[in-house]
Amino acid sequence: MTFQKLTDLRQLKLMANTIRQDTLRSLLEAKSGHSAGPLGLADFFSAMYFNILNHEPKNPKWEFRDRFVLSCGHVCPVQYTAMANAGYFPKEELMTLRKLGTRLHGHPHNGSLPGIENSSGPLGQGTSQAVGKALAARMEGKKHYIYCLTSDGEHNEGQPWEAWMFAAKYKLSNLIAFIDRNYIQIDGNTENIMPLDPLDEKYRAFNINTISVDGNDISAILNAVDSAKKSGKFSMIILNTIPGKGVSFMEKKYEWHGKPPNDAEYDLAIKELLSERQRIENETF
Ligand SMILES: Cc1ncc(C[n+]2csc(CCOP(=O)(O)OP(=O)(O)O)c2C)c(N)n1
Ligand SMILES: [Mg+2]
Repeated sequence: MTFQKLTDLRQLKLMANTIRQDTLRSLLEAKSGHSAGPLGLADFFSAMYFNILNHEPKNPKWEFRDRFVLSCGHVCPVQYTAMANAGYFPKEELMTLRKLGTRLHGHPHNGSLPGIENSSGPLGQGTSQAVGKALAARMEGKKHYIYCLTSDGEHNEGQPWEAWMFAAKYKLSNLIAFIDRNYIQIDGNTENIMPLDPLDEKYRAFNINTISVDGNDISAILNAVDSAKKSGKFSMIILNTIPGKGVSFMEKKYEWHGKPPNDAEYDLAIKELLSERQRIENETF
């Protein structure tokens, strides 16, 4: 069965809303895990798994599939939720997140869950994995794209910078990378811990095609990917996201980096997300 992409913006926005709700449910059930990053990335994951990727969830090893490489492994609850909604595995399995014997580990393991292209958790490493996959695909004459998601906190390490220098030097135009620029990391604001701004200028100085977008705007993300493909260069798309997006008391609060909601917080969050869903349904485009 061929995977049917969503091309309608309202459908993609509704999927992002579903992804937010399902992600919070799995975190509530797990009683541990990360909330802020995943909520901020729900629009990106809706765009990625339901429009951008050429993939076959029922045939996860399909030779011609695009590869999605997650570098900031701790945000995986939102990836699992997008994957379950796309049909990689039954949605009920989301309730096994972080439990003993699960395939949905707290940080992804590519030997456990079909569709997970790389193991991650140690920050930074996915960037080099993506570069390696892109170089290998080019050497083998393959036409698929490699997409990599990295985070701003990962830039405290040298590894992303090394990987992207390499991608620029070898003009890896089959690689499109994204940064979750949400200005938070584990214990504070990125600019207090290790300042990164002006991040876009730094990337341009590396001779990288750099595009900065509102990372919570699905149509902006789709346009950025189109423009990256047309550039014929290795591209970096900076996703300016709001951590905790969609749940007022979680938004822009680094304290929600690695904390799940409790029952009362979950109920409040779902209430807000349901009213946002209503708004999307009534929106005129
Ligand atoms: C090599 C390594 N060092 C430290 C950690 C611990 N750690 C996990 S998440 C995190 C913060 C990363 O920042 P970011 O990805 O921007 O976090 P978010 O935006 O999701 O809050 C840290 C330091 C790790 N996983 N790997
Ligand atoms: Mg961050």
